[in-house]
Amino acid sequence: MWLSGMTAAGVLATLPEWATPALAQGDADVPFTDIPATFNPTNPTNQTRLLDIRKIDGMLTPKEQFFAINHHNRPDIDGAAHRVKFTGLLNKPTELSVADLKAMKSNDVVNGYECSGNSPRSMQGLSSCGKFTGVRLSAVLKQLGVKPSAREVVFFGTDHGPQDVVFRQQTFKVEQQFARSINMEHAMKPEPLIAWALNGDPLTKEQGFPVRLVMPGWYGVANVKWLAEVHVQEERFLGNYQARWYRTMRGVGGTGEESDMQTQWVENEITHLQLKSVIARVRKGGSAHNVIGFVLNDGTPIKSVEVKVDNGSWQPAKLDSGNSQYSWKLFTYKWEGATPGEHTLVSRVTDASGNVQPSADDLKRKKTFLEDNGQFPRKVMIS
Ligand SMILES: Nc1nc2c(c(=O)[nH]1)N[C@H]1C(S)=C(S)[C@@H](COP(=O)(O)O)O[C@H]1N2
Ligand SMILES: [Mo]
Repeated sequence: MWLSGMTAAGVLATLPEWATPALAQGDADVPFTDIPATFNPTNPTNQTRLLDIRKIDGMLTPKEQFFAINHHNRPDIDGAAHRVKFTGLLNKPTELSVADLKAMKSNDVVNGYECSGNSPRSMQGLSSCGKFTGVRLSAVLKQLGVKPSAREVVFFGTDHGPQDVVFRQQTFKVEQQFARSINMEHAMKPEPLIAWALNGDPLTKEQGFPVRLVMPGWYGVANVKWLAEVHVQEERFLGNYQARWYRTMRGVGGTGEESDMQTQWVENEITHLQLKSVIARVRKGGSAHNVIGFVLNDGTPIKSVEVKVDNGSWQPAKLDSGNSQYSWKLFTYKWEGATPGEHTLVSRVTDASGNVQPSADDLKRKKTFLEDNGQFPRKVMIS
């Protein structure tokens, strides 16, 4: 029990956000020496906002720090006038206001996720964890009646812009809304929410006000913001952000040489989060140092997180008791006997299905830059 969560009377006033005492008062951050001089998370653009992971101090990322990515404009929407259209293969196509959605049974999910482009280049700052409140997508679809031929659910944002179309020898641009799809099987699971709140407050404009899709355990791109229309159809949806911009190509089998016919070049859509751990902070506390980080994954239980110092062996880190299935999973490793000078720290996560976070070397046969879940060695200076 973290005592500062108790009142003088000994009654638990608020649940501590971070159950382990890793961020005790009086501890000091140890500086990282691997952060590029050009890295400036306090200077966000109107398309990207990075989280400075050195500032993580609990489970929920404050809304004004929450990472944000948008490909087009950030639309200004009148929340009271907004309607989400439900169209296509439904018995009762309709339009619902935010008030209509809020009148249905609401659910919370603590969802930790990242942009599939998150990587060491952005110091892993395209990631956050928030508590989202919304109505189950499946409940809305069931209420409207899904026709038997329906296979795919497409989500359109209010934002739009010129999108690339590459067709054989031609490349051209068409003005389109941001859109993504999921299949009916995923849509009918209990997890996806049409959400209107982040950490108990209305969504901010950056995070998709007034309503967005939340897909727990999926990469950021699936979480369509500024939701304008949910369209149910039979055919696969092949829009720009589904079929072209968000995919990964990996070499499987053979030698991996590009000319080797035994190697198969497999292309996949960006869907569930790949297993990743990241060291975010190192804090000096007494004679030891606390190495603090987070895991992102698809919701599979975590078997272990380990930390390696310089050329030492992998040592077990402790997972925080406040973690939940779709949250990011905070961990702490107590580093004893750190000597003055520069050290390299790296973490590695293993899930209950036996997946192990790959090293950067293991990912060499991934040709495209998305889904970089490689181990992330950090350099710190101990004084
Ligand atoms: N409507 C809309 N939704 C969107 C996007 C967008 O450009 N437009 N960007 C996607 C991408 S690429 C990511 S990584 C996440 C980021 O979610 P966040 O802003 O809540 O962090 O939003 C997704 N949802
Ligand atoms: Mo993204």
